[in-house]
Amino acid sequence: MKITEKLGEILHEIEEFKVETKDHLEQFRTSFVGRKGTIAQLFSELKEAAPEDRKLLGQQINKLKNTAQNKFRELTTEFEAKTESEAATQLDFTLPPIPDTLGTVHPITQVRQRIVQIFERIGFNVSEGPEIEDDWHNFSALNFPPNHPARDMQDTFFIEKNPDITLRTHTSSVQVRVMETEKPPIRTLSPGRVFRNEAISARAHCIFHQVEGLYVDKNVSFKDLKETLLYFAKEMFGKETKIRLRPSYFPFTEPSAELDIYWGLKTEADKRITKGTGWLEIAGCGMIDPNVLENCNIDPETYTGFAFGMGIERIAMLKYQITDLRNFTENDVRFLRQFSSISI
Ligand code: 2U9
Repeated sequence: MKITEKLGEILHEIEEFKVETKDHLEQFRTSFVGRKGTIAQLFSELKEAAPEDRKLLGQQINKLKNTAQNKFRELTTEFEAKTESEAATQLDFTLPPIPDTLGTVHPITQVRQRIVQIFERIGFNVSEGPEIEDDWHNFSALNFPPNHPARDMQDTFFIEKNPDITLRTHTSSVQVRVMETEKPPIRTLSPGRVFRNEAISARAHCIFHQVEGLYVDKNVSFKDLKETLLYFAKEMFGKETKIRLRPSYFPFTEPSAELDIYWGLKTEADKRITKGTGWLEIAGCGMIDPNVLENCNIDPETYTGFAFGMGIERIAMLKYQITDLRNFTENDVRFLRQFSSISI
């Protein structure tokens, strides 16, 4: 067959070609546009034509090639639009929604947020500070004697070769920094991670979270401390909550006390967790020792203050009856999911 006849035939085929599926489109591409297609074949046959015809034939084949490429482009666009609209009409709007895969706020964060919210309502602000501390802010300013057991490597993580640098054992260190830089009245809360050299078990961990609070002003009394803690306990554990304060000792407060809430003795579990007393310890507290105020450049003759501290894990465990502290750090989603819709 002469090359000109072939040209006519191929043009006809191109014009008549119908594309209904993706395979048809691919067939069109390989037959006419691809490097092994009929048009590419024509180009290779061109050298066999008479030299005087070659130029004209070359132009005709080129024209045919452009026609094929244009049709391929049009068909591709048409086909894509068609499949998109088909996919849209195939959507089944009656299907149930895909389950929510959003994460949840960690229970420790939820409890921390709640504690902060309770104290913010009575004028406390939040202060933050470094987790790596020096001896002054973690111990000395807080009136820890040089031979206090907390200063021992058994209890505290020190940076090797520099006993002046520790991982803070409480967030009281943040409050020392606040008192050093701000003038009373000070009402501040410092939530954060703390570190102690303890073996991990159901009841202890080497990393846990605390909230420590501090109020310094003229005429702050033990009565203010007690009222503040009663308000907190009622907000956190319910309006009927009863509290008691038991004498205690901390180097940084004098007098010092432990804060208990009345939990009750209705069930066997109540008896177990309250050791048969009905009372549960939730925080430590006291009047800031005058030495501590002085260490932070606050005149103890003019100002007094109260302070308190609590473990966030402990509050969360009591509130949700969690018996193993390790749940908080293992990140088992079956545990975490239970806190997805809590508003405390
Ligand atoms: C300054 C002065 C005094 C904060 C206080 C406690 C008592 C306390 C513990 C509770 C359980 C920590 O998480 S826990 O182990 N805390 O008992 N904390 S008074 O006293 C301060 C803080 C800052 C400058």
